[in-house]
Amino acid sequence: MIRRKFAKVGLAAVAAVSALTLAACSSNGGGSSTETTAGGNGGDGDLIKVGFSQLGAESGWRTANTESVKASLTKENGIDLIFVDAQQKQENQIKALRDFIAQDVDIIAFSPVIETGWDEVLQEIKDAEIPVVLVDRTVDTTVEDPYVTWIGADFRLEGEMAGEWVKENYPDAKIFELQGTLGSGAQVDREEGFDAVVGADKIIGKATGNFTRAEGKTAVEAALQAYPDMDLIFAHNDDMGLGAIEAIEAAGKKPGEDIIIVTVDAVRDGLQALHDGKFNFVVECNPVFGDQIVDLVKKVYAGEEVPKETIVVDATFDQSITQEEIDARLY
Ligand code: GZL
Repeated sequence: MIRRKFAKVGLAAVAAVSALTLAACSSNGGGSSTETTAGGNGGDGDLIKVGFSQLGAESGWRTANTESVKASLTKENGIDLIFVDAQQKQENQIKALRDFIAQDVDIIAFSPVIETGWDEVLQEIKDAEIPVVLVDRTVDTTVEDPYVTWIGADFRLEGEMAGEWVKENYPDAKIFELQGTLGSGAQVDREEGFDAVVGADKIIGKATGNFTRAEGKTAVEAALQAYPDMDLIFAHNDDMGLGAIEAIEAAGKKPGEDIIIVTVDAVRDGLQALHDGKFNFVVECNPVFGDQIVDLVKKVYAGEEVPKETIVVDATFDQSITQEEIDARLY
């Protein structure tokens, strides 16, 4: 079983997310939708044909990541992009990956919704000799050397940074952990990092909100009943934290005061909640790295050396953040 290990290659991921022009958009019965760059997926002979399977549109982070990918993987940048949104369903991603093989793309890029269940299709891609650029999420697979390069965040470190702040500021908190999609690399590693720092004994309950605002709200509504003395929530992303705010306020409590909220992502809505005093600490997970994906794709296509892993550097934010700083951010 191959488990992705980190190679600390810090890269500042800052890129303008510009307006986007797309020529074609279609959706198939499987609930996924396919878009191609201007000129359709026939493209010009000299473009690099890239099949990109995005896992869904579940959060503000994913939306910003998709915008960055589409703004960077353009014909102008030498890419003929076939972009498929899987609506957070692994079966849709596997179908998209097989379609990319059938379309004989030059490179496959994808962000796996969960870590496991990819062995068969990754072997088919390997047999088709199509290089894989893994984006964002990680895989656990028995396939030898399943991808050429991976770019994403250090999820375990994000969990550790959140844990260090909690340990320092609320050492006796009774913590409810609001987890992302179970079995996803982001959920597994953030949980590992956070729990290792705060201590499992401080965590009185866990439930998944599947990285969405609605499911985060539902999970916290139940948690407020089950754990009336909880006084801190660690949410694996801002969207679930925003759902938690709704649940906490509906229960007549003050988020950020009666119940401390710590989250990951640092999308604009999350930082606004931080500024408004409803979140208390936010760990960034930068989604804007489409330009780095293009760079990796071009090097892989040219057969050039690329790092096995590229870590997108993150920051942290507390309630001292200003409205000007929030307004100036890219996402
Ligand atoms: C992290 C990414 C996670 C975000 C969530 O890189 O995979 O998935 O933290 C998103 O907002 O749903």
